[in-house]
Amino acid sequence: AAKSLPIQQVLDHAVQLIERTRSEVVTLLAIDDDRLVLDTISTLLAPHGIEVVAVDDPLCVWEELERSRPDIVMLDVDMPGTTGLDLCGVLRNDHRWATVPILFLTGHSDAATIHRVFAAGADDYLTKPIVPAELLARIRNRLERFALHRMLAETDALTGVANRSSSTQKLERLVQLAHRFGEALTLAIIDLDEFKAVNDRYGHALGDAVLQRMGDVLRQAFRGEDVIGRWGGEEFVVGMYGMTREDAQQRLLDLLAEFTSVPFAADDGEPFTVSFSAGVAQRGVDGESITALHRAADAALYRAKEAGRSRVLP
Ligand code: GH3
Ligand code: MG
Ligand code: MG
Ligand code: MG
Repeated sequence: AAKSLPIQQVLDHAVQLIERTRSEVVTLLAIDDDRLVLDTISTLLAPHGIEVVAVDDPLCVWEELERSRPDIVMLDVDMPGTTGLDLCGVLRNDHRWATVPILFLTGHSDAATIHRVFAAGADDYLTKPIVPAELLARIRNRLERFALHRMLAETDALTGVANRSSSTQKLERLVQLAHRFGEALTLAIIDLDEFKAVNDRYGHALGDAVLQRMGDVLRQAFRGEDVIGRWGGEEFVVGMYGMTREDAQQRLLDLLAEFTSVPFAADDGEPFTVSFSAGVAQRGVDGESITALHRAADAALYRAKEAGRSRVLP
């Protein structure tokens, strides 16, 4: 079968993510000085899995943002003491809220207001009176665009696994979780063997195909709470929740057998295989922080390379 384009894989992920956001409760923070508007929005959106946190005092916005961590924000233009436009500008200048979807709901529909709303950093704009179908469609649209945007920003486009920065963040959360619940956690660094020679011998495009298959195999083998990331050119990292070094070592050896059992085909049809080496480090045994675990796993990887490659060492 033809290999699907990496971008297609990323989009498939995004679709899955969007489907998940559909089934999960979404939090919308609505700021409007008109209680009636807030009640109407709450009533309209509740049956669609959107929980509305209603704020009628703009002074409480920061507190409510911190508390409710909304997926989307809805602002009114005219409010006593401030305007939604000012509020929007301030949110956009705060790195925590710079990308959250912001919709305006306003009684004004003149050109100047529309211009100012978008200039303040709004994503979309709705006029009162509320048309329920339009309200829901615009909220859904923003949530889906945002999920897609975030997915693309967090994913390595070649392999479909998390990129370095997003996998590091996810690993940090995983370490905290393991610490809190006293669970085992093992970090593995996986590096393809003699990969420079693969590129030199078979070309960069085939090298890319090898990396893509590595991404596929990792995504198949690890799921749920595990974290998979691409940290460098041909270096991957996996955080395995609830796994000891020994469990992880066995799992990676199975993966190595699987990865080396299916040959790649060179342009002239010549089959070739690629192996990998890995080092594993367990939280509590080799260190506590991601940095310490990474250092320990890297040292183990170095030993695996020295010992002749195609192996997994603690
Ligand atoms: P070792 O077994 O010691 O790991 O040897 P190696 O050749 O795998 O290691 P080295 O670090 O010398 O080479 C890594 C190579 O990976 C060099 C670089 O050209 C290649 N590489 C890095 N990123 C990519 C990529 O995105 N695509 C392709 N095709 N090659 C890449
Ligand atoms: Mg108002
Ligand atoms: Mg290598
Ligand atoms: Mg390397």
